Amino acid sequence: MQRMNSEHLRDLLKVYFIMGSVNCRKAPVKVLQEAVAGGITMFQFREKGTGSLSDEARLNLGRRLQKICHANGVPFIVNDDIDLAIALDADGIHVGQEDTPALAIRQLLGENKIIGVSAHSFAEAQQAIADGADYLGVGPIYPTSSKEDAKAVQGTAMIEELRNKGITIPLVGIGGITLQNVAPVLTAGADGISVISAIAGAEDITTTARGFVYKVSLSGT
Ligand code: TZP
Ligand code: MG
Repeated sequence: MQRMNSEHLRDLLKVYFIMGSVNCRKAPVKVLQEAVAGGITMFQFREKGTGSLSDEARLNLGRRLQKICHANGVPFIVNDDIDLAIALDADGIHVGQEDTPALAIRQLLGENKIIGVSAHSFAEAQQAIADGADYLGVGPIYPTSSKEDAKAVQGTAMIEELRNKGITIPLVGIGGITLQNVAPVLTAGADGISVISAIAGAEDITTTARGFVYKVSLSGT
């Protein structure tokens, strides 16, 4: 099997919704169904933080969310946990700098899985690419309360720096992104945006997700 084509991946990354049970104000299955109805283009199961599910409960929720993704042609990505990604045969995995390097993951999962890596500097981006990452997550762009150990807020400067220094692989901005502040992230050079709370915590999830789809379409990427 082959690595996913970068241009296809750029499209899939446009509205990349991330969540786990702790991010949801109602049943996660319902939250994901409503987000999918609004047109999210990719989903990451990030079951993490105080009060998150473990073991069988984690696996079972993952299975249910994956089913919704597959029924709607939305790629299902697992955060950090390689064992869970393998158990579910997820479409890919997203890892941070403290997790297993992309090189080792690629060897374990094979060529056809999507591997995303969080990068906070040019050096980290270069290393991730050398290790075989398919896309980069860059942030936090704005202040966020969804990540307990979030690094310093960088605005859109790091995205601009990476693009100016010749990083061309698919890239998403993450951290504190809302319908009101999404445009500069795209102007800076991101192919799409990753969002937890603006969608998971929205009063009207479907309309909010649809709003992101519309805003990203305006950027013409
Ligand atoms: N990585 C950097 S910021 C962040 C992650 C996982 C949290 C993003 O959540 P929100 O609610 O969209 O700010
Ligand atoms: Mg991690």
